[in-house]
Amino acid sequence: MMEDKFNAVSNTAKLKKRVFSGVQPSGDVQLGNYLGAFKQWVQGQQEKENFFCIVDMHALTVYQEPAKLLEQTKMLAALLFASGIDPNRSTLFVQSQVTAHAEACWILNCMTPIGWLERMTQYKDKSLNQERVSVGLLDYPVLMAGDILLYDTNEVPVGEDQKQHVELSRDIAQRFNRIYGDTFVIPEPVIPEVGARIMGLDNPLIKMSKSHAHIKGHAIRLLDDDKEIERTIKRAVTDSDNVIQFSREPEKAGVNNLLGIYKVITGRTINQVESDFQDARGYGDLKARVSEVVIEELQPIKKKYSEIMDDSSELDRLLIRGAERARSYADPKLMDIKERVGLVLPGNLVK
Ligand code: ATP
Ligand code: LTN
Repeated sequence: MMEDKFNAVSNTAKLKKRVFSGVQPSGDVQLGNYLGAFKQWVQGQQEKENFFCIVDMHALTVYQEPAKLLEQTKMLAALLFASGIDPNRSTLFVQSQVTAHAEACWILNCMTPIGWLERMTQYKDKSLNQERVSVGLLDYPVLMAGDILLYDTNEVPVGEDQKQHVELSRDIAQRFNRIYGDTFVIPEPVIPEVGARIMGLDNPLIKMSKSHAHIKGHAIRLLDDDKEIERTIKRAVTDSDNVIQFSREPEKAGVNNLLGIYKVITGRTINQVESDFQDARGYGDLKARVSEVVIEELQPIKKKYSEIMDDSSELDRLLIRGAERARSYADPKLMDIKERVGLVLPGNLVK
């Protein structure tokens, strides 16, 4: 049985469940990111041990303008803190600052069948109609598995679209454990009951997404001003039958989405939400009330965000500290992985 001598930090008295999740600095943060991911992360902070990662290397899987990528990375960090990530309770860091992630990815690549990656629906969607598809886009879930497995993660809180990737991380971990002995904790995806899939306001049949957030009418961006939020919701696609009820019917997807947004923000039950709108006069009223709760929810975040950006040196300090903390977990774990597969470690070569 191999000693877990490198893993002293990550395995000491792990009393709290460990949480890991990530977000790409790939565009303007949109309401779906906040309701499907950030809000959950913030709520779980007290009782869990948390790692939140700005996955800039994942963002590189599709072309990003260099100066913009850097700017978006800092803006995203500020937005996460502004949304309530507490640097004293959670470790927030930038993926490329912890080189163990790239190294773990390589080792895991070597035991992941290509067929597992070709089956991923996000890969199929993102590579569709592309003239050239990078190896990175296909390999994206293996880098994600490395992110998760380096921290002995128990829970991965993500929106519905990432469930398949977390399941793949489990498969990779199980395969590694079978070949090299018990190394990885098998992570569980944690998907919120509501808010897991906020749909585009311009097309409620596709998911709201950061990389489409620049398209007029598609998304509420977290930093949109109040008027813009109101305008976007006013233009949201609905239907013509004027019935304000939750429904799975595709033609009711627009109304369902607006009610879903209202429900996650207010924390009310399905029945309560429907009764809130009993006296509504049509979709105009529905949209006005949804705008109201969205604006109210985002106002304090925008205020905090601009305070943070006023003194961005503090933000830099927090990111440096986050990366140091992350390394103190990831580096020993990587040593363990390397030893198990037979790579040379510093102690193997005698001077
Ligand atoms: P991109 O368009 O670049 O793929 P994205 O908006 O899909 O970006 P990610 O950075 O991939 O966002 O995801 C960050 C987190 O937000 C993930 O947990 C993801 O599941 C969640 N998320 C993204 N979009 C939505 C959505 N529309 N509804 C709920 N959760 C979402
Ligand atoms: N692929 C994810 C981002 C991501 C992630 C992770 C999420 C990268 N590494 C580890 C959870 C755990 C996405 O696009 N949302």
